Amino acid sequence: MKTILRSLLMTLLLPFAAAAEEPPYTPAPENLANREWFQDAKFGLFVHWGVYSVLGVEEWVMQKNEIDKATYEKVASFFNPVEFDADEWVRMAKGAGMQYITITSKHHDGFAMFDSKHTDWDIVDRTVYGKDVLAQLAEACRKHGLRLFFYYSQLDWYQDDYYPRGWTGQFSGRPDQGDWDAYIDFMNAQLTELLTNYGPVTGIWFDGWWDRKEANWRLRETYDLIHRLQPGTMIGSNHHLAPKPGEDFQMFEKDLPGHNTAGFSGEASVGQLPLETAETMARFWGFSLQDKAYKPADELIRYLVRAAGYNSNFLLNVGPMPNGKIQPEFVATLGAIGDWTERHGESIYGTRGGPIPPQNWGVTTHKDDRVFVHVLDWQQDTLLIPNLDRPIQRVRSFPDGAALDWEVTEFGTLLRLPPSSGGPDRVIEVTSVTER
Ligand code: FHN
Repeated sequence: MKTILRSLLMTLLLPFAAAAEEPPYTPAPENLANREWFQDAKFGLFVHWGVYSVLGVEEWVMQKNEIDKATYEKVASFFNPVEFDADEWVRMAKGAGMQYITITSKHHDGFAMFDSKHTDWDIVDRTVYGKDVLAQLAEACRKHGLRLFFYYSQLDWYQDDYYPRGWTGQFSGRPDQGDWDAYIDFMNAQLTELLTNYGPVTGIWFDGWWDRKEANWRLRETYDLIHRLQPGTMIGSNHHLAPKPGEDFQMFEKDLPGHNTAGFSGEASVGQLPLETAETMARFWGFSLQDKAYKPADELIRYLVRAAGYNSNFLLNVGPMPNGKIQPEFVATLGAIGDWTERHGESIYGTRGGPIPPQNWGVTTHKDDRVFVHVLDWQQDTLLIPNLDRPIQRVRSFPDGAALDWEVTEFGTLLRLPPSSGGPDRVIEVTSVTER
């Protein structure tokens, strides 16, 4: 009887004891520096690429089409991206005004897009192509000065040791047994490869924790491992909750921070960490042949600007085709966004959201002694904004520099707006008297 009571108490109290003992996480100086860089960078390319692209449905095809593991393995033998050109991807991203690339090193189907020594379910061992695409992308990023992040799925529909299973992966045909801790060890081993073999990795973008919310993921062990290997690496996890100890940035899926129109952010209170909003250019993340829900460039530019107004980055996704090319619709849209960032980028890069919180007419961003008023949804030729906390020296339309009238009243500051050019964002630059 005593032993039953003791073991019951242990199982009940253990999680609390473990949590209670966790030492506080103190980010290293290089991590804090990367957080500043990240918030200045504002705009990144998300890449969902894997063997699922061969089927041209979406990245969840193994689950949605209930494809068992043995059958799905054949798909890898069809994956041969001979037209993949990492340099071309990086130049496309840079041309759009993006400062970093976050690519899926492993998605839920467990397939490693890199040369992993811990499984043969990877691009080197299982495809005709046989080359490590992450290595090529890392080199191209270094060459063109873009930073690299790796998306890594904690959820895995392939590994037998991902057991007990979660609410997905039930069609994979794996044996009804496995060793969960061995799976965590496997993950840590692969993360060690990613943080050892590809040079500086600015961030890890975890996803899939939500498949087994009650499981002991040994998160802190994994986070500490990453920070030991590269202290500057920023960890973020798309668990749709408030940040956990050891994390360095917080992402929101298909929503601005604090919003929940897409249904992923119900429990996600906005924390104090750098923020990022991830969005698709059409409907799906992975390549989808029939997916024509293309978002216009202007809509995506306004999303980028709104995110900056919410003090958040914007991570815009492409799902490359199985031949390694980015589909022309996405290339064209990224080109159009690049035309805007080329001329207006100054009003978002290096800024922080505010000082005026997001409004129905738009948002503001600021840096040094300048506030950028981004008029996104307002057709009038004047706009009343709350008074700023420093005297205004000059108001101009940005980037053409045409001087604009303004009047400070007790109700707010009335700005004379330039005529709308029909563009996605009328940017007003308000320069305050520099405090000496
Ligand atoms: O299931 C994934 C999905 O495939 C995709 O990776 C997105 C990206 O944010 N995250 C998950 C859905 O929440």
